[in-house]
Amino acid sequence: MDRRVIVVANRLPVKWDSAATRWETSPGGLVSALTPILRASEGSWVGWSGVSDEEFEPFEHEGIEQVPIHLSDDQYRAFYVGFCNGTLWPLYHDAIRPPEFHRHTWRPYVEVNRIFADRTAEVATDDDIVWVQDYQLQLVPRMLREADVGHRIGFYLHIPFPPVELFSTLPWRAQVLNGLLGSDVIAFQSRSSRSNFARAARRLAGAEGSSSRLEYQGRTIELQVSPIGIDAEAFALLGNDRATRERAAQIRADLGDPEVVVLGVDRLDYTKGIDLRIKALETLLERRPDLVGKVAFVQVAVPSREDVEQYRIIREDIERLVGRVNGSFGEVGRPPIHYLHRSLPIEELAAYYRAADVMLVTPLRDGMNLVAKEYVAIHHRPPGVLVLSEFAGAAEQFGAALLVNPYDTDGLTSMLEWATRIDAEERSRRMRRLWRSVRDHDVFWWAERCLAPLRG
Ligand code: GDG
Repeated sequence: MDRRVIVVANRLPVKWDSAATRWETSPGGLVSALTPILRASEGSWVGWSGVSDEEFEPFEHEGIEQVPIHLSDDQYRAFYVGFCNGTLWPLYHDAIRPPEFHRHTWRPYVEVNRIFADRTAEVATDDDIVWVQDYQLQLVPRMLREADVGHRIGFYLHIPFPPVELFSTLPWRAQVLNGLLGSDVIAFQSRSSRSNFARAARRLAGAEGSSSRLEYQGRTIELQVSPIGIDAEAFALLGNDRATRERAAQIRADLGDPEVVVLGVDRLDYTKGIDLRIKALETLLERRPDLVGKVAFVQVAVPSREDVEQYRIIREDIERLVGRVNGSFGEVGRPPIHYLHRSLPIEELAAYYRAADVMLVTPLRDGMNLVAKEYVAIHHRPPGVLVLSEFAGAAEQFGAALLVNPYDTDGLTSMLEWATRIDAEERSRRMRRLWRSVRDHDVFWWAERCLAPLRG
């Protein structure tokens, strides 16, 4: 019998539909990978309910026990909007925006981590594996260890761990390291994140050892590199679906049947480099006026964290840029950039992937970037072209992509230009390698890889 797995994450994998008064599954790779594991082990998922004015009792959804955490509005704002999104998110993404350090948001971060740990301690037994997810809950492993909870404690960081020179600016760096080092296994998306963490733990917390194994306070902590994947087969099937292909053809027709369709899909986040890719497109059209009307660029920007000032600023910047480029190069009914500020249903998103000859993924820093993997799954046959930032975790696995430094506008422009005319043989050679990597390292592979050392 497998040990029970208790996942502890900021959000539950279900969403409360207040009109229908029922819980709906939130779609996504993490949920589909963990559902069978949790179901088979009769496991539980501990997470914030997403609703602040109602308290929910634990309930079962699709065979999994859901343990809702209740947070007040003020608590959630200070913890999530304040410390998670105002401090940790920018700091861990190379301080692309200045992180804010405030005692009045740190305290709620500790408080909310404590609420998660206490609730987990109530549901977990000594035999269970407790698997804590992401930067919102870095103090939970230590709190669980002190409460003597669980058989083994794992932690997975979905975003990058920054270089020690940056991390050391965090006034509460010792507490965060000590929190994480309460785990038995800490897993990262990339080798660079793992070595950054090991260095920080040695230099700032007095841990000893290598990048894969640390000794700390008389215990051994394993550090793992486990790049997250997607449900590759499911995406490939969806991409080949007749409805998807027909919709993709319709999208191309609606765009005026351009020679080349270029696509970007991101949460509207300053880490994703949306502005830099638009500047590269602008430079391309300046240099190659013959491409005007032949290349259509679609940017899907999913609204995100609109209660954070920096996100409002980046949205305005991007929208101004889109207006500038369309004003300079567009004709009536034929803008070079088609900008959608909304979230699309997954079937529609798949049709956009399928319609795109070139996918532009240009984050300034990204833990992994699943969009790049989804595009490969959907567009490996016939082969599309993936232009990918060196600073996405995915770049460590995707040597066959067209790798770029997004800060280098000239380099990005040249790569984009090449992507529009790359020959068929090279395109399929590169895509074959990318698809192999996505298929062999899917989200089920990832979940098993993370959980295996926790079972032992
Ligand atoms: C964090 C890390 C890491 C996007 N637009 C629509 C839509 N999406 C879906 C994509 C994809 C997901 O959102 C975005 O995932 P990413 O990995 O690209 O980025 P983050 O949201 O920043 O995720 C990241 C990830 O965690 C997992 O560990 O890879 O580095 O930052 O799955 O498909 N989905 C739908 N409509 C949209 O319009 N349905």
